[in-house]
Amino acid sequence: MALELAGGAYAPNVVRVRAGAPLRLRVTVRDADTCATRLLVPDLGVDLALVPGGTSEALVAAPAPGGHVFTCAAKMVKGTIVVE
Ligand SMILES: [Cu+2]
Repeated sequence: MALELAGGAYAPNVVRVRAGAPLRLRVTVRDADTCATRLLVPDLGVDLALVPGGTSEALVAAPAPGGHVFTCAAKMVKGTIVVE
């Protein structure tokens, strides 16, 4: 799945992915000046460093089915990954 951080928000904000497959998370930061220097998905053990103007990746081998909230480090910018 691919996410963009642009205009202070993640797009898309809700992401649906298939259960039973590894999840590759790609996050591209379009904003030059942002507080979102990390992407956290606590349920899935993801703490990914983000790079303004760049793309970062994390791999989750076996994401559990259900809804998993992701946030910036300060928990202001949020979204949900739905594994189904
Ligand atoms: Cu933030």
